[in-house]
Amino acid sequence: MTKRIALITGITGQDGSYLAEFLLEKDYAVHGVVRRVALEDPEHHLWRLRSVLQDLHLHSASLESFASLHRVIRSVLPDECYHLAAQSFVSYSFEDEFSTLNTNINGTHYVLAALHDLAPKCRFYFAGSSEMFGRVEEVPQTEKTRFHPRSVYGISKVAGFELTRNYREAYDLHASSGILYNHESPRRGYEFVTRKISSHAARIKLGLASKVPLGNIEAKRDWGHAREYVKAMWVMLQQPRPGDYVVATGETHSVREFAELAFSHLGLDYKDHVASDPQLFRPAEVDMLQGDASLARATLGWKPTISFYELVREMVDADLKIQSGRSVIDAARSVGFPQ
Ligand code: G4F
Repeated sequence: MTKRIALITGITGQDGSYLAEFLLEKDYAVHGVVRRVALEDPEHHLWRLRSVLQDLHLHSASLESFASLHRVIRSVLPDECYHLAAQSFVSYSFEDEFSTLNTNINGTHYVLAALHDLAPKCRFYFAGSSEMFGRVEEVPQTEKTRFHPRSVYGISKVAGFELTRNYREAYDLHASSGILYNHESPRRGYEFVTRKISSHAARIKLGLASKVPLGNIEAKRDWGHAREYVKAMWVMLQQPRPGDYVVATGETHSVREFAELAFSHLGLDYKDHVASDPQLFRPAEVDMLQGDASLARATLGWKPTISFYELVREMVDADLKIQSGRSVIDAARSVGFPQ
């Protein structure tokens, strides 16, 4: 039997790497879109894919170039396409609104248009986000809750979501959106608050740092584990009909609670180490997110199993291991962690 072909944009990121592993286990031929720089400097850009690199087919293209995405899709002709690539750091979207909109909206539009042209039977997944709910109009949020984004990033995701719906309705593309709430893991980038806390807590425990500067620690998020969330993406594309699904744990916790648990797991008190930095507060904040994934549970049979505490513990343990294994020179070099 011929293998099913999957194409993942954003394969080098946290979700892309877990999804690639999952699809390889399911015996897919897995192709990924990467930036040219990733192929030139694999050690730096492809570390999350290290264990499966030899089984992947990587193609260089840019989300800013329709021609490059069209070329990749023409050569791969995927059965399933997971569009995960984006400028995904909300804070950065306040600093560079224009490039966030260009990359996230045009990138999604280019992929949809190329699939419509070259592979209209391909099933498409769009990585929507709970940031689309922004200043939430109800708690918990469902697929029916109105969007009220609070950042250009959130606005770009609403546009991508609407593009996906429109290609579904106008051209009968099997196009689905996951409205994913925050999902974390030891593969999370250091710029996101969970990884920032887990890595700093580990460094503080080892005497390599003393403080972690944070912004709004009262913000609440519905945090799940990325490894579980990529399975929901796949199940969506196995449905006879496309749709939109909230993917969340249904629990909400503050950044303060995350810090409290992370530090206490190492026998430390977060109050001794968290420093408030006014520059890290956002011009417009999403104060609280809590998702209701009943539809995903009922239709897709998807439900999360990893608890908040298990997630925090796994991240802190992984960072402790990484930081303990560092040479003195590495440790000194990494003093300037991204904030
Ligand atoms: O970890 P964060 O940067 O994630 P955020 O903004 O919620 O976005 C993440 O989840 C979205 C899904 O809801 C994705 F669409 C998006 O791509 C990304 O994956 O910040 C979480 C909270 C915010 O309220 C922020 O203000 O933590 C607060 N925070 C407090 N101090 C901080 C910091 N966030 C960061 N990154 N760094 C801080 O020092």
